[in-house]
Amino acid sequence: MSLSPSCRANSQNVDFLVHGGDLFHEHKPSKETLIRTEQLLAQHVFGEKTHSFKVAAGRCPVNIKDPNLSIRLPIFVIHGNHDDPGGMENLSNIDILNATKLVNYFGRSDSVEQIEVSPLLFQKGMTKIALYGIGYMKDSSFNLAFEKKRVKFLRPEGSEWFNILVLHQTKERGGTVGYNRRCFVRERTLPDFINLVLWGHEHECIPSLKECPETGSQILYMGSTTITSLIDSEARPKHCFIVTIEGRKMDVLPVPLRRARPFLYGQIELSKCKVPKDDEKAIEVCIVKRIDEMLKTSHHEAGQLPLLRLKVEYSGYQVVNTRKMTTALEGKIANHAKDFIKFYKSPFSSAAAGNRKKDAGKAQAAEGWKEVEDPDKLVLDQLVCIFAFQNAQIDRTEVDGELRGRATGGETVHGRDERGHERQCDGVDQRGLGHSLR
Ligand SMILES: [Mn+2]
Repeated sequence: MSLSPSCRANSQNVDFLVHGGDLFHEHKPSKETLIRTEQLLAQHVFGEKTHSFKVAAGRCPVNIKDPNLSIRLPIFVIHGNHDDPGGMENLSNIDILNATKLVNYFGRSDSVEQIEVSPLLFQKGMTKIALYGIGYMKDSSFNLAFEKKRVKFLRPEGSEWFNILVLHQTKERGGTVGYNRRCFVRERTLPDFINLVLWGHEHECIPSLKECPETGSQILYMGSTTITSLIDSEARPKHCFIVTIEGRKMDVLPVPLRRARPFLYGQIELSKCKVPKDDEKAIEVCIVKRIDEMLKTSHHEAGQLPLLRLKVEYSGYQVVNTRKMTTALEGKIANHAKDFIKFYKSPFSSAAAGNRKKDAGKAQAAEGWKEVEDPDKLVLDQLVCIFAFQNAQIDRTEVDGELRGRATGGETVHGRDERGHERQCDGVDQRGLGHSLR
């Protein structure tokens, strides 16, 4: 995890910090990671400060209201898919930080059948903010809950509130043919009374607001603060954001994170490198040359090695032995020398295009293959088919339930529906600022 945003938050004297989930990358972080996290948070969270805003959070404990503590930087955090609650007790790693008053954990729902989203209410002078949080759930469950109108947003009285929603879901990407439409969340799914959406989970940082044309909400894709996947979108500059709200007016300032480790990402297509297909030595020279070029572009500080990933499109070629390159890169890059290179075959490469044309005719003739009209239907039918194998007496309701449980991995589905939780925020009295919720 990176705590540079908390450092920046204090230096900019912000009122509070909002984290969009995945504070931890591992469901079971080591003791050392937990202790270091607590030590780092404690440096920034505790300290003398007179806050000039009021907060109402119902029965949810908020560290800033604890009379025994002096909180300089209140942090409000939802869980992501890497630190969501699970296990017999349905607890998250963030619960540990919440119990030690280092953060304020919110946005947890104990049921995906009926989700009640209760806001934290902030007031400073005439400015009033309602902060809603929805911690990560399977994208299919999220969509289903909205489709079936099982999500209820409790809203404070009055139209003067500036409404912010922080969530942690997969955003819709254009051209995802073959995916079930429930495997990502469309911006227009979210309610239109939300003024600002802080969208977690997406790795790419987009340092400007995006307006959803259907709802009119402004959306901020903050991106990850550290590189956790060696993918293209992680190579772009990392930022945290200072959001200033005055009445209904909002200003968003992207702040570059200078301490983020540099990440060098590159691609080559062997068929375009003009090297003979059977000359392994020439292929290796071509790859090494590209890696050297990438390393030359790195402007990292002394002692901070860059991460490096080169994707090699090798349609029509053999995978070359990378042992020598691995040895040569030791001490030059931060990631494990084994994962610096990734060989892949693109269906759109020039070499693959010829083969595809040839194979398509053969396959269609042999299989009586037809074009898929509706990819959604294909995925669902395939899943129904698999489950039907497991249980001959299956009906649609059970399939939906299974889909919700199995959509995207993780160890998160254990009993969240059945078990209540001590700190549940459902149905709490939110009238701390003199406003009742409707
Ligand atoms: Mn995530």
